[in-house]
Formats: sequence, structure tokens, C-alpha cells
Amino acid sequence: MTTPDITLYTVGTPNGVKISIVLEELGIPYKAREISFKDEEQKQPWFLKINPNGRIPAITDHSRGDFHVFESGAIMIYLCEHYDPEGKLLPKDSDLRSQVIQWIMFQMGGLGPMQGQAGHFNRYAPEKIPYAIKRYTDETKRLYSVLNGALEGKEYLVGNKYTLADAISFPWVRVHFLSGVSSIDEFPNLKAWVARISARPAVQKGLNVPTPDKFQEFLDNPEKLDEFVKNAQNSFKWKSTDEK
Ligand SMILES: N[C@@H](CCC(=O)N[C@@H](CS)C(=O)NCC(=O)O)C(=O)O
Repeated sequence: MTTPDITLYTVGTPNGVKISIVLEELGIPYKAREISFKDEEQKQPWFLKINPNGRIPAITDHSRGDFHVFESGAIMIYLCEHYDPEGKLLPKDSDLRSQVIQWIMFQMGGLGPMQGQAGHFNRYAPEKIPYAIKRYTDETKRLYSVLNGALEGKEYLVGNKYTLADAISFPWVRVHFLSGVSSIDEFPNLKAWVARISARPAVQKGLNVPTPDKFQEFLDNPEKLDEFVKNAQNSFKWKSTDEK
């Protein structure tokens, strides 16, 4: 195994912390480079060479000839393929591996985009569009119910252990309240799973990259959320295509 030397381009959003959590879980040394949304750094030519899609997260693996990887699900798989020889987060067994990849696709193609749109229409859209709010909030809850069902009688989604299947959806479900789903009490398996994953030391470390986590505070003091959303609206030029 090559000695890892990785730069993570990130912001403390659910997609960004997916990667710092995996890096911490695998004990991979890395440098976090915070990207300024306010200055639209993610759209600058130097960054587009790393991620042509102009979004975080992305990584550069200096130990492998400055190889760049974008799209959070692809980054998680890349890190495991190169730096998880024991298959801790991405099992070696082909059936278990397939199951983990299925949940990765579920998050990347379903939960992320749908919850992102729910958040946008509930919180950030310049006009309130009831149809869009209902459509994306209902779909987010439906996807939560899929996860809740899959967790019935189980602690983790695949193979009775924590894997990328859990790591990829956890940061999104954790901030359900940002997206207009005020509570996940109706999904008890999911709620217990969030608490279980939150208690992992590597997860706590990863959640605080590149800046101290602010979302736990909103869970404890929901009134502070409105102020945060107002600041985010002012400091970021939200576009209709943003996932988040
Ligand atoms: N599918 C992408 C989504 C990435 C994404 O939407 N990133 C957001 C932050 S969570 C972003 O960079 N937004 C800024 C922009 O679009 O300019 C992934 O999973 O990596």
C-alpha cells in the first residue's frame, strides 16, 4: 500500500463531512483545504481542474501522481480501494460489497438530491412553492422510511457492521431538520442508527472538518437555525441547480 498523502477540498456540509469521516475512520493522513463558497472558489479554473463539476468534496492523492477524484461516493470507494486493505468499510466479499454499493447509489441518486431539494425549497428558495416543498419533503421521508425498514432488527445496513453504506447516508439524515423534516421520531430504527453512528470517535472528528460542526447546536437550539439560514442566503449565491 502506498503511503497516503491526500488533500481534501471541503466545506462542513453533509457531502463534505462524508469524506473527512471516512479518512478519519481509516486513519488516513490528510490535509483539509477549506473552499470558500462566498468567494465562489469552487468555480475557479484551478479548482475545475480538480473537479470539473465545480463542487465540494474533491480530493487530490499526491502519493499517486496527484490523482484527482470528485463525487463523494466515488471518493469514498477510491479511498477504500487504495487504503482499506482489510475491507473495513468496503467489504472484500463480492455480495457484501455489492450491497454496500447499492446503498451508496441509493444515497447518491436518491437521498442526497431529494433531501437537497427539500432543503432548498423549504429554506432557501426566494419564493415559497407549496408543490415543490411537498414533493421533495414527502420523497425525503419516503427514503427515510426505506432506511428505517432496512434497519429493522439491525444495527447497520450491511453485514452487521459499520460500512460505507452507513457512512454515506448518516451525514444527511443527521441534518434532517435543515431540510424541513423537523423530526425523525416516526423512524425509530433510523433515529437509533444516527445516535449510534454519532457516538463513533472517528465520526466526531470528521464532523469537525474543516471547521467546528455547527449542526449539533441547531439540534439543541432550533431557534439558532433561522439566523444561520439567513446568513447562508446572504453569503452564497444559491442557484436553482444546487443540491445543497
Ligand atoms: N453529487 C455531489 C454533490 C456535491 C454538492 O452538491 N456539493 C455542494 C455542497 S454540499 C456544493 O459544492 N455546492 C456549491 C456549488 O454548487 O457551487 C457529491 O456527492 O459530491
